[in-house]
Amino acid sequence: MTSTVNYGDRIPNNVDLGRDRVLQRALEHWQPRYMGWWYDMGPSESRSYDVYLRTAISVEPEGWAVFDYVKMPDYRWGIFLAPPEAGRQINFGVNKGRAAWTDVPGEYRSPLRRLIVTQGDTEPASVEQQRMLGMSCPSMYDLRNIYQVNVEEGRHLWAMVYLLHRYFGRDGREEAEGLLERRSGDADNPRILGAFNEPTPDWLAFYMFTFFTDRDGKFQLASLAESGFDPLARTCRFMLTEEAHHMFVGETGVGRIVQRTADVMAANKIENPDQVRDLGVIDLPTIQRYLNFHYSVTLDLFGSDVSSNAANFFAGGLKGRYRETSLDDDHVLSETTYAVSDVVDGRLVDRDAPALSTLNERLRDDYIGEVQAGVDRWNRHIEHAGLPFRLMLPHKGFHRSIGNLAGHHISPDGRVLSEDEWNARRRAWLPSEHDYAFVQSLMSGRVVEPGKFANWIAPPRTGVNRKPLDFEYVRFN
Ligand code: BYC
Repeated sequence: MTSTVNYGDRIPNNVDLGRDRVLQRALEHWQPRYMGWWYDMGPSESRSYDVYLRTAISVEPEGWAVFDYVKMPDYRWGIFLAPPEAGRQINFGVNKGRAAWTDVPGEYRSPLRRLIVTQGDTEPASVEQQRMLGMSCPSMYDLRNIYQVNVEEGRHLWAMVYLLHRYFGRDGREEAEGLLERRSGDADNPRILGAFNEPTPDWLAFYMFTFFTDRDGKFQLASLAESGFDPLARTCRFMLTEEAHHMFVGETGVGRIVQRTADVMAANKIENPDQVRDLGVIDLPTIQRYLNFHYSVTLDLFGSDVSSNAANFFAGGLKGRYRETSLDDDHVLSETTYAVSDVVDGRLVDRDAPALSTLNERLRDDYIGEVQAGVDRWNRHIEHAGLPFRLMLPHKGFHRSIGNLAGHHISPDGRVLSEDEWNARRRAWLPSEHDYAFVQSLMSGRVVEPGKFANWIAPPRTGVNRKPLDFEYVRFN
């Protein structure tokens, strides 16, 4: 294993792929199918564009990326694992203290495969969800960023496919095919997890998705980076370095929309959403409704509050907690408890449950802490403009489909309502067809003159890789 990536091979890698001819051939067989999927389901009409992209050249924390113009189909998708840690052990669960596995332990083959397939399935799903957005981009800078996100999601798919091919034999190869066959939102063959079958119809949805849903990616990858199955841990460690940029795109994207709206409201001394819309910017209540939607569907991605799967993943040493190794406890969790919420007699109550079976809830709570900090940063733009409005995270029971709170009608402020009461307020809480139509009416064409930005979004503070904002980030040829 080297830290520098071998670009001489047809499939760039730092896993000495050339030494294992059978594996190399299997992956080379998968590669054209992947390209077929990219042409069908990747960013629409983008084949011939030269895009100013970063490409990994090393897996070291510093200096791994080079920036240059690349046609996306020529992007060097490949296999990069973070360097191995000498003497690494399994750090949690019943196998704690044993040497980390370099091969799949027989008794955990099936749950490990399931974790890898579930992770892998999200990556192409997000590309499918975003494929039309290039046609309505607010600037060349933003267009380049979505393409960067898309090629890296493609690479994350490669990361999971490598594990499936390398460690799971024929089953793994079949799963790798399945990853190219399912389709986001397809009634017959959908993606595995709920949020990845929801449409991403416009750029506000895209930024919300990369802020909220890509951050689930961060927390899940961080938990898998603790895995006792060392190849999974090392792959996820490198994926995390790419994930940071996706969340940056989301946080700054929403932040720039909020900033633009707040500035227009302050300059024109208006607060009425209809008047705000008349000026061609997105009113704050609509932004709040998008937030409510993306936050709640993303909370579902953490799985059931009480889950025997989660307990088994942890006890087996397959999936840890967020920052497992820096937590100060026994890392076995057989004696401790954790609070989960339930609805009892029409009221929300907390109860303690065994810590081992509530690991999904714990990860969800870790995640909530981090998203709250981002929402606070968005609110600063509104505060600076001197406006009283504040964006808020709804209660974690709001609009949930998975776990203890699914099936209950909980308001954003955490009250348990009847179904009728909840439905009567739905349009105030979640985006309506009318909201989507309005947002999309602002995005009817793309803005691609270098340095120009759509009216509904503020420019970013700096360009990509210290280039100016009017740099030609995409050449359309
Ligand atoms: N929708 O005990 P349960 C990312 C299923 S995002 C539909 O509740 P468990 C990215 C579950 O699969 C990160 N189904 O949950 C972001 C199970 O089905 P089976 C993706 C759901 O198993 C942006 C059943 O319900 N990575 O990387 O403890 C762009 C009962 O399961 C949902 C991972 O998720 C749902 N929301 O945990 C690009 C990590 N939730 O198997 C990329 C790997 C649950 O009984 N996955 N179900 O048929 C996992 O760790 C776990 O599978 C989950 C669920 C946390 C997802």
